[in-house]
Amino acid sequence: MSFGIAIGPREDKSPFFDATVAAGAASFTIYNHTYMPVSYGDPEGEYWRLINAVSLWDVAAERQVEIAGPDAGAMVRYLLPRDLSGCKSGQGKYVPMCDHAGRLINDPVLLKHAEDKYWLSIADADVQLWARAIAAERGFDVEIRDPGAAPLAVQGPKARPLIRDLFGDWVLDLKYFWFEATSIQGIDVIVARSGWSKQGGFELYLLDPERGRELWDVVFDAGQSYGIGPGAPNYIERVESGLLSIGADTDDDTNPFEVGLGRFLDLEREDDFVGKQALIQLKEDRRRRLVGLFIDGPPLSPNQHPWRVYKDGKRVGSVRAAAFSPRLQKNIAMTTLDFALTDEGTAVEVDTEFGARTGHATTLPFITPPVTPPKSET
Ligand code: THG
Repeated sequence: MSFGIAIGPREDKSPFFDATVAAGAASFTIYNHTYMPVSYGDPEGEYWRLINAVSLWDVAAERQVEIAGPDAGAMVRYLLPRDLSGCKSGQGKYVPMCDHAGRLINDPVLLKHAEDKYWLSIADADVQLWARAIAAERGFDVEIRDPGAAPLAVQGPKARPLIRDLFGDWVLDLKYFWFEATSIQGIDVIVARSGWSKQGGFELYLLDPERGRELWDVVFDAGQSYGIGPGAPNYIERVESGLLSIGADTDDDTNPFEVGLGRFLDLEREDDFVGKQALIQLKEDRRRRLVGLFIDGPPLSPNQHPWRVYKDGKRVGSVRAAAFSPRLQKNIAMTTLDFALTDEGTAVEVDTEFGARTGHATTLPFITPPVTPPKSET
């Protein structure tokens, strides 16, 4: 296949769009109505840079939904099944979001700015519409808007020294998911210890969308001595690490227990929240699970659609994300399977785009950090 993607005003450009094009972005996806680079044309190189050095990602498509006002705290507590009672200003949390039937509709990172101001840094779905509807229906006194902040992720083992060079030693004391407002060469940012990889790193939320090119250049220049390069949320590493991608790993009837997010819900809470009764029921659900699958045969390219999975001729699941792991030297995949087939080693047949293959179930993640980087690949 050979075709382009139309660029037009119906979708948004990231504040880093021009910088990523100049850096050689080779392909884009659309995420939250925003163009997001996914490749710079060297998948292996981008993967090893994330594993061994540091990689710079335009993730401005992870849009912010700001909930502010007198009822902001009550609103986020009602919206989210996670217990936020211990969450402090300056702290972030990973917060699966469900509808009234307990279906998983997003998995944002919550940033608590103050008792009356929160951001949801969202995955790919229209959370602003959802939040505005809930606020209006429940009569919460809040303003819901996109504050226009744009995350730039700095990920990999060399992100720490790089970010220390840029901001000073204090930044290394940030705890996981915590954040701090600061500036860098006069550019206002929020620096957070977070990011969609298991290699460690930070995210810089650009607050003035006019200054995307400047921020990109400042980080890129400072990163030269650490081997920085442009990258994107890394498909291979996320499969190895078992990081969830809403929409890729889920369908519109997935519940959080099926995809390993049960540990982020607090169903014992006394106060009510969206989906509470449904989630209490679904906790016992034994329909299917997202698990790992080793797939036999020569290296596979990523699947362009979910691959059907069969057992004894019967349809039993879908391969949602397949990759060849350079560290394991195996084909690996995140796969939904009927609950009865999720035991370690259970054999299934996969109808791939490259012919039928045998797969064996395993647990996620495939690789657990801290990871020792292979010496041969630096
Ligand atoms: N950064 C920001 N916004 C985001 C993402 C991000 N919005 C969309 C998307 N990513 C949300 N999804 C995830 C999924 C997983 C994690 C973070 C965001 C994550 N999970 C760890 C895990 O599952 O092991 C840790 C969770 C925990 O222990 O609390 O990091 O990346 N700004």
